[in-house]
Amino acid sequence: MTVAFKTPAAAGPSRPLSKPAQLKAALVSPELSFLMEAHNGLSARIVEEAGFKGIWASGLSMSAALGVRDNNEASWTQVLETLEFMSDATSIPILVDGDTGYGNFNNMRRLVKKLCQRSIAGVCIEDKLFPKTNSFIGDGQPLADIDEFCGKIKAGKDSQLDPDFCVVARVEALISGWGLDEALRRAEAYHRAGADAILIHSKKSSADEILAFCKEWDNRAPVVIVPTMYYATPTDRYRQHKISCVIWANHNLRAAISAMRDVSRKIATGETLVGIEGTIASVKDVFELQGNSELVEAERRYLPQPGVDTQAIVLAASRGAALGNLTADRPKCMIDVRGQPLLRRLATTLKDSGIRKITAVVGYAKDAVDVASVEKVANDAYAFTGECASLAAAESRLEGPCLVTYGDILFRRYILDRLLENEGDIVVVADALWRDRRGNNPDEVHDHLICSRHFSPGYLDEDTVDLVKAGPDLPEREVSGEWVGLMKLSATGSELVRAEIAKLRAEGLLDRANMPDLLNRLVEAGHRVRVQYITGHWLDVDDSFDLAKARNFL
Ligand code: SPV
Ligand code: MG
Repeated sequence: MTVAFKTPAAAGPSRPLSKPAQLKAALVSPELSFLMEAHNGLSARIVEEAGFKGIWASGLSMSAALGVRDNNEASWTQVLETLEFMSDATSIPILVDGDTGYGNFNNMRRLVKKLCQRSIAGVCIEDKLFPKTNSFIGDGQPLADIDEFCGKIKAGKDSQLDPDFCVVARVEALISGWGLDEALRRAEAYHRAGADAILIHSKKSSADEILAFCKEWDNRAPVVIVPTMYYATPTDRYRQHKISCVIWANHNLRAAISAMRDVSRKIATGETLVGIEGTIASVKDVFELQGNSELVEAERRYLPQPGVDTQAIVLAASRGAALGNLTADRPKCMIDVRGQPLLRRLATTLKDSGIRKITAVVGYAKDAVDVASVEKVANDAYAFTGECASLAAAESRLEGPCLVTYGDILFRRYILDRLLENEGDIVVVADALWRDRRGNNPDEVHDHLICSRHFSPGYLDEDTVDLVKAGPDLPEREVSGEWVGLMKLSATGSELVRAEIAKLRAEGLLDRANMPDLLNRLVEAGHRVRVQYITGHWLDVDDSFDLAKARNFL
């Protein structure tokens, strides 16, 4: 349809026309416009995508798509439901094939109201009797009484909730063999009753009787045609006869039937999809038509995703020798915990909090590390170096907001979400119940923390606590917690850590430094390292006892 989508500049700030106003503008425009058939939300969207400016919601096609006949076998509310999907899926006007209005004037009134509520632009009703039959079936179908049909048109116009909603009156006199005079008489009556346009229908293979009607009618009201049977007529002839609108009435339905038959038969006989893929729309195409990208956008806007801009570096280079044979061919981040490698479980928690980019620093048995969507960088000197050298291997990724985590830990997601929401530049998570963790292995090394304040009965999550010192051998009465192995860095924090790594390297200390050394240097350099207390709900996996606990943790 050739329609103006904006109000003229002189009329003030431009606003898009409503769907009914777009249809009305197309009908009254001297230019020829086109409506393309659709029968559900998907086909309606395809019509819009093809560039059409309006949709014909065909009764034949909607009923066929529902697997029933074009004889009002689908109830009007079932049709209404289909129309609602079509209207929601598109931004262009829909002219509905309303058959005979599903009853008398009263049914028509309710139909028009319900269509307006769904932003349908107009309805076309035909002067036949309920229940109707498709115009191309049989001969001489009985026509409605002219006065009764005029009353139905008036009732429709009086009920419309939108001033631009269009009622198109469809004249079936030519279809039923009553001739041109009866067609003109009816068109005139319907026009006087308030119809916005006349649809003149024919089942002949030539357009002669349609063009003869147009000549006599002389454009007293916009004319709409459906050239399904006289399809060979050049479109320019309709322009010459000042026809307002052409409806391509059922061609998406018929195209879909051919395509679906073809692919069904091929798959049924071939018992394979070989040779099929590539001849049909891709799954990605389907997602695009469904508008999935909008949902991804909306999820970003509405779902809590504290880590969406944050990337993660997972330190996973060590073997975990205490796990014996379990780590003979893989590092401990890949040992199985209830059917999934530890690293995969960790990555899932990170992703659930919105962290999309995850890099694991690997070393021991690095080829055995294979977790979907976790990138790898290697610290090949893992056997002779400490954690800082591993972090330095991922230095180029220490940029912007960043989470640094050990690769052998599991924790509840709320811990991560709270950490990501913490506004500090460098924040570490400390377990205040550190004493409970001294278990079966006296050799196990714990990264203890001395903090500016102990976790106490009066402690609130909002309270700020700073790190004073980190390390494995701190005086017990001064220890406030155990570092879990989780550190959050803001963009500034990442910069500070990069600078500290550079200093360690310059001083020749990088290879031997562990994460507590790095934390201590940051504190000594005057940077604030914040502490976020937790009370349990995490574990690390160093030996078989830990592994057993990890299984129970899930
Ligand atoms: C429809 O598309 O349902 C129509 C047009 O009413 S026709 O099938 O030609 O009658
Ligand atoms: Mg129809």
